[in-house]
Amino acid sequence: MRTQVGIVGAGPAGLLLSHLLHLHGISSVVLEIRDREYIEHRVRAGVLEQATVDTLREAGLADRLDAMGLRHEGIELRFDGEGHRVPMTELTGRAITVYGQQEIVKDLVARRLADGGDIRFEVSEVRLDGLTGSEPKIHFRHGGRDDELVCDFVAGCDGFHGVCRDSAPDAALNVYEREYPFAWLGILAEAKPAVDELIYCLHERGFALYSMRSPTISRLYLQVPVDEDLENWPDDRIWDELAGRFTLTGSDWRPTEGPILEKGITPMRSFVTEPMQFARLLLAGDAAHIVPPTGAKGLNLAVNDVHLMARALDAWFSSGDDALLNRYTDDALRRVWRVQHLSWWMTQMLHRFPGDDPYQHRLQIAQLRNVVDSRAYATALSENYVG
Ligand code: FAS
Ligand code: PHB
Repeated sequence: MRTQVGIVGAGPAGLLLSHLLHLHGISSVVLEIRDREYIEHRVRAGVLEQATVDTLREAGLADRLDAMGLRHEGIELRFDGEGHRVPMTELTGRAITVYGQQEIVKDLVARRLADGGDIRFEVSEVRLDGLTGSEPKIHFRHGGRDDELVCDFVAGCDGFHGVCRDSAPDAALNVYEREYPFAWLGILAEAKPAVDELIYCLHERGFALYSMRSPTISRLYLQVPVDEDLENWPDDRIWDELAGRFTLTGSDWRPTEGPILEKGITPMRSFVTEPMQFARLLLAGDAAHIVPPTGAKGLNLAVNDVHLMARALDAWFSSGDDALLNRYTDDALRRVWRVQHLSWWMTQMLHRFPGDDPYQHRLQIAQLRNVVDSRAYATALSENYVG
């Protein structure tokens, strides 16, 4: 098999890259270890920056997004029993859109297949070869057969636990990382959201987040210890703890409860690989970097990476110009590090760290109060959050 770009991973990064390359007339094959059903129902991110919506719309992928996406012009910061709205659109002129990552994956798979795209599901034993030559190869098994894909470039879009990043020599890549001493317990519930906009909450027992997917589906998160066992969290305990953390002084307001459709625990880490490329291997999305989900940036960063990568590959294939390819890492990392900082800053402001003393908690409350009282601080948060 031969193609111009071999793409490993059919997440948002790999699928969007395949579509953007197609729009430039560049061929690709996407190799994915999971089946289509799994990737189209894996519940993950939910908040899209304006730039992500613009990219999807320009690529002709926004029909369902425009019909189902929820445009939000602000978020609430809740602490010390008080809620404070941050009017992001009033401060920046931009908004966010709430639209589940699995919906984006469905839209991308449907469009790639409708356009004759080549996506191989349920592959295994993926191995990269010849990255320093002009015809790198991807070896894999599919349908019970060993196979080989010869390409001009390999796009590593296989997420944090994929094989592409580790296919580069250790000496070629530098890793910068930080692990957090807590995790998020997330639920998807069949419950009408009790709020119109997202609530980021710091309570003395920890962080909580009220999000949603539609007028009838809520998405909520609780900070839990890093090694927490989901077995310790029956549904009733989850709802009670959420109600406790979202408590508003003088109000009996609480989240709307409903059947929990899915629950899971996600560890928190910050991670960056530099450079995001090695010879004919280009990395994008979680294969190259991870942010704690507090800033709702993981998916949005992946979109920015592949937007840059598609532009660079188009320049190379159309005119042999490799300037953008050589700059891919620098161009991508500017945004990666800005988002790393925002995600770290929101995480340290909104979570209780083990061993934190009361002074630290008061410092966090002061920082949050500063953000909601100061137009300058609120604007800085909004500019970074809406992207
Ligand atoms: P992805 O991980 O989405 O996709 C990689 C794909 O590669 C997967 O389909 C995987 O099956 C496949 N793959 C892996 N190894 C392979 C191999 N060897 N061969 C072939 N295919 C392979 N971000 C937010 O902004 N908000 C959130 O709330 C949020 N929640 C998250 C919850 C969880 C549990 C996780 C893991 C991540 C979450 N993220 C969140 C981050 C997430 O949304 C990512 O940023 C986003 O999926 C990045 O997309 P990709 O880079 O395409 O990676
Ligand atoms: C979500 O809706 O899944 C979501 C929203 C905001 C975040 C993280 C996750 O910061």
